[in-house]
Amino acid sequence: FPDSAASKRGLLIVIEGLDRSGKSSQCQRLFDFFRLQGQRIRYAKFPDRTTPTGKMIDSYLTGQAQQDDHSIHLLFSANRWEAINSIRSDLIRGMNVIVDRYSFSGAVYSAAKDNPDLPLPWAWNPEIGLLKPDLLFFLDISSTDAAKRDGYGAERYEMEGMQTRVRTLFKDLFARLDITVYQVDAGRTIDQVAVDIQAVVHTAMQNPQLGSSDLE
Ligand code: T5A
Ligand code: NA
Repeated sequence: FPDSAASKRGLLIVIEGLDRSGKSSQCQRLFDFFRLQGQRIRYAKFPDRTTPTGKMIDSYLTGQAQQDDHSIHLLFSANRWEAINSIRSDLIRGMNVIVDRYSFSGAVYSAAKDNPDLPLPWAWNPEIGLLKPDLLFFLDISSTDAAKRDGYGAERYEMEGMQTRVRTLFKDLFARLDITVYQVDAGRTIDQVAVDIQAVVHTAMQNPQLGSSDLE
């Protein structure tokens, strides 16, 4: 029996950006936006620090453990692969999914280490075949402004030089990929940023064409 509520695939919405660019705050706003409209919505975050791979990643990010650059890179990717079937089945059931960081962070943070054996194309490879977002937002903020926000500097990659390379690499990666990126000026207030994101999402909700391809 066709279930009309389940016949429309959910939207896969990814929010990317630098550390402290406001991704989690915006994911929360967007989550509330869907709920207010009576739409089903799931929030997923990478790295998901609760799983066995996520616990290893957390130890690395907080400086409790060391990892080879390639090894930690592949753990971040595995942390997405282990979640992807569950996300796919939710989308098929008509649930919308908001993802806080995804493959784009995965590729650029590793490439920003400037390890000559881990260039951007190598770093992108393990992401190929994961679900392609229907909507991809990039919260753009200068590394100097991000560094002024609460909690900055606590984890491994939160240094200004690293963040500046990450910002450049995000732009390089987006230019190489066949994907639309909604760049949002994240240096404004939480409300101003949320309004811009909601406008794009609102339009996408009316578009039945979206959904179902993989990253290339
Ligand atoms: N990483 C991640 C990899 O290397 N490979 C990978 O594959 C992946 C997925 C941890 C690190 O892992 C790296 C990238 C990271 O270095 P994380 O757990 O997502 O990744 O940690 P962070 O990015 O550091 O997440 P944060 O939670 O710190 O930053 P958010 O989510 O961007 O920011 P948010 O919303 O929590 O806000 C931070 C602070 O700023 C305020 C908030 O209230 C909060 O205090 N704020 C604003 N203030 C003023 N104006 C605004 N518009 C504001 N928006 C938020
Ligand atoms: Na966050």
